[in-house]
Amino acid sequence: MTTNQILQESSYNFGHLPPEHSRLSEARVVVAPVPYEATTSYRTGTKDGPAALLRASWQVELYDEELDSYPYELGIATLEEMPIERTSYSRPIEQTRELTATILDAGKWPMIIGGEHSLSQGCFEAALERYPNLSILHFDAHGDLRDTYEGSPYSHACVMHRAADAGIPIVQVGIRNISREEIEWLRREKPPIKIFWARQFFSATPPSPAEVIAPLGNPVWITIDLDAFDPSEMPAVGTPEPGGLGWYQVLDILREVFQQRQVVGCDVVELSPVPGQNYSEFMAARLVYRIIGYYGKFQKPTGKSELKSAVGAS
Ligand SMILES: [Mn+2]
Repeated sequence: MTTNQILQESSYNFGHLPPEHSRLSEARVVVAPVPYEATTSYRTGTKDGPAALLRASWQVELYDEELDSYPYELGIATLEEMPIERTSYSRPIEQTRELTATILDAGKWPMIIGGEHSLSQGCFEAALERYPNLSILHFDAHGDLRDTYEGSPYSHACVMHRAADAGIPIVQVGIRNISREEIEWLRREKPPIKIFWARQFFSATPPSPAEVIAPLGNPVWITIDLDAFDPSEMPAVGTPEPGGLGWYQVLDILREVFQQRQVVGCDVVELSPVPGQNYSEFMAARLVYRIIGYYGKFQKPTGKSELKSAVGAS
């Protein structure tokens, strides 16, 4: 696909923003919905996550009370849903790599919304090609460190193993359910992965945000599986796990990484809407908007401004 085919603006944009704040040619942030679902192993529905999140974003107030700012003034463009090509398990990951690469090369900041976690591999690959010193900050209830799952190396349960294979240092936050295979692999191979277990944050001496960020190199990609949050706050995920992190605990870590590192992009995955219960998608939309706010407040623009010629005025 060409750049112009990939960068198709959606009229149904994040935040219900007027054209002057959502036009691709001027926006610093690009929200890219990837409704991919193939290997989800428990409750299905992540393919409906991006549309639900975008719908909920229309209810989000555009003033950010924590940052005392108006993050939408950065310009937030929203793309059409990525058309998933189901020719193989690896093809949608390749498509997501192409999508993320195109956004990065246009000088924009990618916010990829899923969809199941396996798509994040495409994000990591695109970022790593451009930033060889990339680290990953990974929020999740699960390690996602299996080598293969149900016969596939491209499963959501393997996505962080693939990142480790690529030599990317990883900090995992909120983990509380992990397999014997993963633990034995960690002990045997000693990959550059630092785990902050969910229960540590509820101990007498919880890790500080600075301690969580410390093992990360620079720059950083952030991947957020929404099941890192406690299911009492975020029930609409495919595999809910007890004992998760709270809203403010996650925000404290996110704020710290945006203050201490260059963050080159983010994906938010595994929203699996529950009909009649719209709280989760609203929280996911608030999270996305807060992250965009942190980006705007704490990060410098990439400096690339050839985007108008790259993507065409619209
Ligand atoms: Mn998970």
